[in-house]
Amino acid sequence: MQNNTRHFTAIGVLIVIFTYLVYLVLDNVLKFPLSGSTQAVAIDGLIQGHLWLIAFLFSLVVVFMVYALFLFRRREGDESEGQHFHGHTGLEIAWTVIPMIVVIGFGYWATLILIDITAPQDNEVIINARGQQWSWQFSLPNSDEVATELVLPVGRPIRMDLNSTDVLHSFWVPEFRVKEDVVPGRTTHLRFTPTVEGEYRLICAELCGLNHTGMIAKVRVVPQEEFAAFWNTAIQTASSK
Ligand SMILES: [Cu+2]
Repeated sequence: MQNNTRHFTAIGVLIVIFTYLVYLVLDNVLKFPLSGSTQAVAIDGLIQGHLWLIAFLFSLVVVFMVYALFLFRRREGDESEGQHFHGHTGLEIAWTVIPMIVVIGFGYWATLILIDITAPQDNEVIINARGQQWSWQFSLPNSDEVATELVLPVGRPIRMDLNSTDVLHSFWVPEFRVKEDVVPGRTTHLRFTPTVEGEYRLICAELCGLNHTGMIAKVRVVPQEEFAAFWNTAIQTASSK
């Protein structure tokens, strides 16, 4: 028993160290683009949580396996049989219940984030986007002006109203992390609050035909006055309409 405690302590320490190392590798290999919206911060937090869990589970299995392979290998001249085991109820309950709690916990966390990032805001700025094979067009509600680049006011909650004139497309700006299908015959919505001024790319993320990969539009996140000047209008919001 004394010996078992020593083995489990050693394994526990190794798992902690290995978890940290695996996390560092994952975090460096899976480099994300800039986090450019308030939604991106919440989503990245959730992904970091998953990376820690993945690193821990991988370490748990690999450390036990490699430890056993080295320390309990057959020694020269040892012909004895290994110990026989016939199930272990406590262990089986533990490895059923604990993963279930973890899965439910992560599901709950993800649901809270989803509710939060899709919640309507009273002062959101509405912008229409129309997808068609193979380009994007943008306009403001109650305006006939159309733009081929998407200009967004920094720090304001945006609601994109998405339409398609032909087939399925998908609205995706990787730096904002959020994505929504653009469906013919129906208006879909996508909410985000851009936080970092700069240039980004709107990419169609739904295979939509021959030039799908070229269905890209320039996105510019600019100061609020520049947004108003671009559209030659004061900023309209859902509540001011
Ligand atoms: Cu496409």
